[in-house]
Amino acid sequence: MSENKYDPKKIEPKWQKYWEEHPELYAAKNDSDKPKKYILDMFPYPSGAGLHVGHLKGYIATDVYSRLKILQGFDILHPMGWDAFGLPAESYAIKNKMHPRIAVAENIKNFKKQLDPVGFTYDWSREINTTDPEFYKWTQWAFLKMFENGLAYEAEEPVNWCPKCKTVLANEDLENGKCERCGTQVIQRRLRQWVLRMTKYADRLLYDLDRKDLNWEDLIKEQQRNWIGRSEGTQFKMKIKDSEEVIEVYTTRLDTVFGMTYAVAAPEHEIIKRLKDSIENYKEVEEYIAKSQQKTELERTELQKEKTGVELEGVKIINPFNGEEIPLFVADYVLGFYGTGAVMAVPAHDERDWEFAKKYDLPIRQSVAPLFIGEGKNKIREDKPNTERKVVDVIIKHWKEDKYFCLDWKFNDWKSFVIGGIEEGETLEKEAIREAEEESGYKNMKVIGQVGGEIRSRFFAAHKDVNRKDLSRKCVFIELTGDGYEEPQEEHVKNHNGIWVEKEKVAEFLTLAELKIFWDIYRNGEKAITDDGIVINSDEYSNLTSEEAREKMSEWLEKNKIGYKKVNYKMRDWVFSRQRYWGEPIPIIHCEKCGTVGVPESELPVKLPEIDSYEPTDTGESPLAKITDWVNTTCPKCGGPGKRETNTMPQWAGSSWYFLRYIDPQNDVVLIDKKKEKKWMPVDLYVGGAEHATRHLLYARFWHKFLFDINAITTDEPFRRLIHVGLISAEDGRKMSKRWGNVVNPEEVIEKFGADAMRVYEMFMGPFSQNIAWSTNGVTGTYRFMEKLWKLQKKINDDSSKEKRLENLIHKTIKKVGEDIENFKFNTAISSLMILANAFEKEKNIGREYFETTLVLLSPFAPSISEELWNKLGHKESIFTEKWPEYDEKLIKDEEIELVIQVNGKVRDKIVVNADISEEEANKMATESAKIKTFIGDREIKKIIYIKGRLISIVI
Ligand code: ANZ
Ligand code: ZN
Repeated sequence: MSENKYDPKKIEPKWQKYWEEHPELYAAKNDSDKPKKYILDMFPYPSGAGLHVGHLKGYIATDVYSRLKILQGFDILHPMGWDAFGLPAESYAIKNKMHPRIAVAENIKNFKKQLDPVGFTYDWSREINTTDPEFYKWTQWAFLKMFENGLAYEAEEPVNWCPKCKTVLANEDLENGKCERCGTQVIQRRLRQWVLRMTKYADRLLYDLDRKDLNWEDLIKEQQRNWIGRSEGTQFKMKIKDSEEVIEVYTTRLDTVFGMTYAVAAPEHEIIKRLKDSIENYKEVEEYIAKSQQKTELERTELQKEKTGVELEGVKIINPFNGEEIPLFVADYVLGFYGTGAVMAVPAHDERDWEFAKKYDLPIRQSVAPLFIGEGKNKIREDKPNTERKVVDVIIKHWKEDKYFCLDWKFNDWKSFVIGGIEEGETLEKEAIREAEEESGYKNMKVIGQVGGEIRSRFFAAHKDVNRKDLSRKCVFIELTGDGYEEPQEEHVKNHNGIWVEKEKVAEFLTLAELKIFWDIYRNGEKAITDDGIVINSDEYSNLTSEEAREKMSEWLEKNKIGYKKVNYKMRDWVFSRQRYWGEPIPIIHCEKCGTVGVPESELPVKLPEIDSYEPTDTGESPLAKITDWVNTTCPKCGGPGKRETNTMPQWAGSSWYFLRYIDPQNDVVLIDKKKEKKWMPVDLYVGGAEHATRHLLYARFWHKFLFDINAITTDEPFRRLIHVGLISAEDGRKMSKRWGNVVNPEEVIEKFGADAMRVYEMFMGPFSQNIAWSTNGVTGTYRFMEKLWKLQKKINDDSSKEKRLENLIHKTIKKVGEDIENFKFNTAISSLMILANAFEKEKNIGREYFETTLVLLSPFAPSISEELWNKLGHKESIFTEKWPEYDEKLIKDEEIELVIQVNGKVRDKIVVNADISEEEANKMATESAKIKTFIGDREIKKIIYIKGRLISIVI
């Protein structure tokens, strides 16, 4: 074999041309009977800035995966296209004074120029572009279907308005209350909007996340769950005193209803206007409402933000459970669009209400006691009698030093304050003093006050040999005013020793959770108790658990027809219109006689008109509104004059279904041929940025489920496996950005090191989903690796029989590379190839067969060098017509090894096991060894320590 220098510039363009001329190697075939894999990237937004190396990471990964699947005999669909409507393209066009259509075309050309030399397997015959009328015809078609099915509706609602971008934004488009594009603080504005009824799909979007065939990272599923925000609660009405009006509230904590000390209506709530005549301070209320309209939702709801509000003077609400009259406030921490827009406020158990009550000096009334249940030795014992008792825990402070009197119990592991039973008829304070004196012996006691509220606990009290069930306990703080002392009586101190503990050590000294909580309140002050527990101070509902009380209370509400159980969602319907030019026109015609009428299907697409000025307006009207000869049309229903809808769709419309169109990109009869859809869907692997976890992925799931419901497709979840790509930051650790001048351009990297070295580097730089900084040194490293492989060709020896000593390593590498690519552990796949290359380097001759296998393993990562060396070995066909090698299970086994088993540090047995035994298996074999069993007997195993390949140490 000839041995020239490794020169990627010579070989890479040659093979890229070859692949282009041989699409049969990778292009999707609709009629093949091979198993399929649909491998998808989140398609790019062709921005003016072009691609940097970070954008390529996900694309390289899916390309590696696709090439593996080709070699494994799959028919793959691996397409690419352009998500090109929306603000960025429009802003770019305005800035550069060109039409967005032309800007997009130029940007796409530039993107392709950047993608081409990387050597991807894209099937360009299926290229799509969301701004192509032949594509957006079907986006409009789906919208029409939603309209026909009552899922698209018009609403005049306060919406997020970005004053800089001059358009409405969906909640999902905000980042901390600011426009995610330009960072401008959004304001609320009332505008007519098109909205998609996505909430109708909330439950399915939520529950289908649990489907077994949905192989998604938990993190992303969790983000979707939080976004959907399902909440189970109760909605009920409260009467307003001396009025016919009622106010309806939504609560998830009906069990706390006896702790309600006021109620709140959101500033948007219509009840305020209706009560105008009874509100004595209406002017103040109005002013408050006007001010709160300027705040964003986040500013209103953030926990840290100071709560504000105004009482509606002259108005009293009646708590239906106890007839109590309470005040009503307007406060903007309650939102107009969640639940009923009004809440029952329970400061004792809700943090926001707590803060508000503290600020406005409103009563705080506990109605749920946190419950502590003993564990371990304190666990309730079925065989012991139950006793009930009220208890006081006493915190006693030293007269001179910063120390606290504590007890160290003899019978069990309790470490506590003084704990004493309360006799019937005694006050808490008196009991606290009596117990404190008896158990400590000290005399000069002064009660400072109660600490916190009531708690409940259930546990086994070993010193009395009884269960303490539902012990109600409170805590009192006492200061000693002097050192007066008398030896306590034996009966009071026989169970424990008294000790003084320094303030800073008390928290770690205490072993009982119920006392830790009191100590925490003593030190840091009281706050709302938000956990479920045992209901107290609540008439006949007292002593029920929170859950039982919620059940019984809602039954009572239902029986009296004043309330019912209700499920709510945080998720809102999707605000689906934008007041900008560069988007899909919404295919609706407004007619004075017929109202809103859908454009007939036969007239789709409704094309964007060519206009000169597409700058946004301040009025909230789309620039399309100015083009009267486009706007004015005839009503498809009555033939009278009609006006076209001038709002356009948001950027997220096309991307909600584009993956379907790749399957059938030219179909002009239907959105997709169902037979083809059935062959290719669902997407087997979807790779993209984590920033799309809620928006794009929720929209696409919703759109897909809708298309399924109208029988346009056969699948109801689009993406089977989802993996998020970690970002590549610049060498300086910052985000790659023109602003920092730290952007790494792939063309330059390829020019210097070649595409193969760049591809291998991007896959080798670290775990795929982790964010990692670029390193030019790293690319130099993978370039050397390519060179090393290149040089190995001179060692190939056709005649040399297989080097037996390499056999084990080759088979291990086959297994590792295949499994690692499957699991997106590209970095470890590449290190195993590096290990193999190093082993080859040490050999004088490499068997041809081994080297060929290695090339196939390498080819998904570095396709050009693999093709070239393959070709030099005399193969006429592409390496991608090969079959992925199989490994022999028997050949990858290392010999058996001996494991030593110790019991409490002494060697008691030895077992011979397979070298790659798992920890679990090894431990199991050790504990089941007959010899070991005799040493363990019926004692409990406390711990097993496993040292791989050597030792199992059992501690009893
Ligand atoms: C009384 C209560 C007592 C509450 C308590 C909580 C704890 P989810 O659905 O889980 O977010 N709430 C209801 N509507 C609201 C609105 N429009 N704006 C702001 N807050 C609202 O929580 C529902 C709880 O959030 C409800 O339960 C209500 O406060 C509050 F110890 O009612 B709760
Ligand atoms: Zn009409």
